[in-house]
Order: sequence, then structure tokens, then C-alpha cells
Amino acid sequence: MGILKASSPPPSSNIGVVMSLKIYLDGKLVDREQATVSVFDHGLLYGDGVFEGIRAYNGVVFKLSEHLDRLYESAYTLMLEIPLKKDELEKAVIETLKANALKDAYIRLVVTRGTGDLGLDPRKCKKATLFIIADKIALYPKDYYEKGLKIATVPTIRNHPEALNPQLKTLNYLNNILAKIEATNAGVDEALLLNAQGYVTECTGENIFYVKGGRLVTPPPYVGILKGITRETVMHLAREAGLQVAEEVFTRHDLYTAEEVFLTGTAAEIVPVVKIDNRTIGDGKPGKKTFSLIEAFRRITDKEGTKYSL
Ligand code: PXG
Repeated sequence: MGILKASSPPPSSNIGVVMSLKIYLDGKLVDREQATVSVFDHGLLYGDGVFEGIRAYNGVVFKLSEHLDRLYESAYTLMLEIPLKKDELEKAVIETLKANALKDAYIRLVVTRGTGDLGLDPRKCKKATLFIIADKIALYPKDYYEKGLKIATVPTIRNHPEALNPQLKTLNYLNNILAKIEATNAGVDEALLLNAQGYVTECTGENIFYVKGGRLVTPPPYVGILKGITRETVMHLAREAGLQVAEEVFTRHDLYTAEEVFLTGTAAEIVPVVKIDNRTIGDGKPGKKTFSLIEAFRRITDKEGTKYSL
């Protein structure tokens, strides 16, 4: 998948004022140049922290409450105390969007263990660092949705749930980054990760689904996946559309022989897959059920979430 880049500062307006992106950092909105964290921050030194990637569509933060619940749950297991209550954090997200006059945005919400010293003991960090970046959304190329992706299984397996549970959205993404490098080396668009038992888990930043015989199937969380918010939404939309939806353990064979395969994630939304490990899926074109789910998804993105006005 493409890489989401923070946009460079916009060019000066005709009255000569340079608008800088405002970043929420530990309770204040600051210019991007001032939005810095310490080299002793354990988020940087150890990847000790949690994050969320969220989108706003036409003045609605899609499923903000669900994203915040997942953030607090990841932090709870890591015994990382988020310095704001959920309603305060919700306000901080909206404040950041307003400060940047963004109706459509990509929001990156990050909480690190905070500043400590050179030792991984989290007790050395007295207070978590919290920042929110809201920027213009860099969309994926249209081609991805019209032609579909080619993906391949990579040698790196998904983290074992009793090592670093994939249900936690932590700042340690090296499992996914290694897989991404392997996919790029193999000349495909995205990596498919199996678990230690050889079952299909997910891609580097997307959940996976297949359609076969009128059923929509996706792996259950216990195989080792992030419980995607887009995943939950798609399961709901599919049930509403009369599809039978199942969370089942499956292998690559089930994907190769499926009628349709697609990926889901906040950044990608729903993206069709047409080739896996050089096997053509269905007739090699994005499937009908995938397209109707994309349409159904796009109808609700600016309805199901937290509304705000600029
Ligand atoms: N699996 C993994 C490993 C993820 O990181 C998803 C599935 C999909 O979850 P959601 O809740 O988004 O449907 C993710 C989400 C980025 C970026 O900037 C990554 C994600 C989300 C947004 C942006 O790479 N990952």
C-alpha cells in the first residue's frame, strides 16, 4: 500500500501569512516546527507506546469512540496511563481538526510512555507523552480500487499473541515493517502474514476477507490480528446486505480458491485483491460483492462517528 506522508506546509497565502500545521502536543496546539519530543522518550527508544490511525470524512470523525476504546485497551494491557479521560481526548481530537480547518483528514493519535532515561523500565517515565497530528488525507491511487492488488505471503510470520499480541496497536511495528520490505522485494503491493501455525492472519496494515459461495469469511482475532474497526464495520454491512459472515481459521488454499478477496483498513478502506502468490483470484478482476461493500461503506463514512463543525 502507499505511504501516507504528512503534507509539507502549505504555500503562503496572498496576504503573506504562512499557515503551519497545528499539532496537539501534551495539552497545547503548537506549530509543527515546535512539535518535538525528547530523544529520551521511550516511544522512540523502545517503541513503548500506543497509537491510532483515524479518518474524518466531511466533518465526521469516523468511529472515533471505537478508535479511542481500542487505544485505551491497548494502553491498559501495557499498564500505560493515558493522561486524559476519554471525553477529554475526544475533545482534543476535534480541537486539532478545527485548528487546521480540516473536514476530511487523517488523524494520528500517539501516546508514548514518556521521557525516561536509558533503561527500559517504564517506571522511569513519569508522564506519558500525547500528541495528535491531523493532516490532509493522501488517498491511494484509484488503480488500486479499479484493478485490485497483487499480494504475496512473506517469510516473516505475524507476532505470536503471547509475544506481542497483534490486538495491541503499539508503536512497535517492526513485525509489519519487515513483512512490508519482503513484499516490496517480491515486487507485490502488499504482504500476507501467516501465524506460527500457518494460518492466514492479516496484511501489514489491513485485515483480510474472502467471499465464497455467498459467505464472507475473515480470521478470528485469536489467530493473531488487529481487531480492525473497518473490519467490524464491513462485517456489519455485509450482514445487512444478506451475506452470511463467519470468523474462521483458514489457510492460503481457501484464499487461492475464493471468488473474491479484499483488504480493509482505515487508510485503504476496502481494497480488492486479484492475485495472491501468483494465483489469480476469481476472474482476476475485483468482485461484485467487494464493489457493493465499497459502495455501502462510502455511504456511511460521514454518518457513523463524531460530528464537528469548523
Ligand atoms: N491490521 C493492522 C496490523 C493494522 O495496523 C488494520 C489491520 C486495520 O484496522 P482499522 O481499525 O484501521 O480498520 C491496521 C490499521 C498507517 C495506518 O498509517 C495503519 C493502520 C491504520 C491507519 C493508518 O500505516 N493500520
